[in-house]
Amino acid sequence: QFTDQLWKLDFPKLKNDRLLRAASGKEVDKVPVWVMRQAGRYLPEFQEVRAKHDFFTVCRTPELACEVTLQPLRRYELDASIIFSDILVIPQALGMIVEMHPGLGPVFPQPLTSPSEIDQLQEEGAVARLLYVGKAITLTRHKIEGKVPLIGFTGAPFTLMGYMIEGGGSKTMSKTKEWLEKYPKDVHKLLSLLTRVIIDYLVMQAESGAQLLQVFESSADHLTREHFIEFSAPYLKDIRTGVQQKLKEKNLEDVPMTVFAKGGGHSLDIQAKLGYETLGLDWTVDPIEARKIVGENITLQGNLDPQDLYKTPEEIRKLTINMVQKFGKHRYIANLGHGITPQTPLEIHAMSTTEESFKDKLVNSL
Ligand code: 1CP
Repeated sequence: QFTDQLWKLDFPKLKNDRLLRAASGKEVDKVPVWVMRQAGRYLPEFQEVRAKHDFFTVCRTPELACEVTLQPLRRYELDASIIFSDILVIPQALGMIVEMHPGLGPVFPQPLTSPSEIDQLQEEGAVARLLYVGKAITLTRHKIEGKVPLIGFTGAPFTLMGYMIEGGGSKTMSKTKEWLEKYPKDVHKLLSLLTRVIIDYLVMQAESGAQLLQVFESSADHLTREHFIEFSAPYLKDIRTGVQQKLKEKNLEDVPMTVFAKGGGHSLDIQAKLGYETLGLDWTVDPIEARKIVGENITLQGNLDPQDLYKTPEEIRKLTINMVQKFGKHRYIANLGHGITPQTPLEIHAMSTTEESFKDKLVNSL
């Protein structure tokens, strides 16, 4: 039933298109709000699911991924949902083993140790092995009943390569940086391979019902501007144009896309020219400065420091109002500057998203 074309086409009508309007530069009644990592560890109902199921089992089981995607929407009046998955499902689909260790994060028992291992990656059939993500997206588009749009996502090539070489998260990314110095040709070969898979993966997500696609370049903070220009930007651009072209070839409508390069404040001018409708900003970037650099024809998303959610409600209100005033109502999506952290108090999150008076205050203060 999942793969049935009709099942994919006959989605409930979208009732709240605020976020999609903002992404395409249309006027909005209120500033749209969503939160990076909104489906996840700070929610007790997510922890309950995780107590029973392994992380990647949740990703691979459409009913579970759908349930976890819908959880934050039951608590908070967010303007979007993001499909529950992880960026590391791509290295898995290429044949690498990835384990999720509670408290530690992702672990690759056998990371790439030499460029010769690039040829062992199984590019063929990779997207077919990721069809479970498409199935989760299709199911969620039905279950969400058009309440808000559903965002699909991927990791960007450089960020994925970093995990594949480091074998997990890394504070220094020293091995990856060594590869950039020693084996630039092989690095470009691997980044190109990842780019091809990512394009087809995102097209599959759009075909399955994703209404916006976000590309996470979460490790851009490790790149200098020069390295960003060489190892990230060209691939991000190919991904945007590749998705657009392939959707056109399939007679499908283009889907708006967001690029979020964490720590990418060094190259906002370059990011603004990659063809994405929306640019995500982390909290180190000043909204007014960012707008000056990127111009008027792109939507900005961000950028409250997730740590600010540990402050008092009064302080958070002040910081949020200040942020929204700086960004303005046009071409803006309110969000954090990175993922919400696991210990964030639930009621703080509720305040910023469900309290109508707070939202109205935001709008009135513009
Ligand atoms: O056991 C658990 O439940 C693990 C916690 C967890 C969760 C809830 C991980 C491990 N991944 C996720 C889900 C996830 N990951 C989502 C869907 C949830 C949502 O956004 O609502 C998304 C979009 C991601 C994307 C992701 N995974 C990124 C890019 C975004 C970012 O935060 O920069 C990255 C870098 C990852 C890798 C990853 N997966 C998990 C962890 C703890 C990490 C980061 C590890 C590190 O610090 O290097």
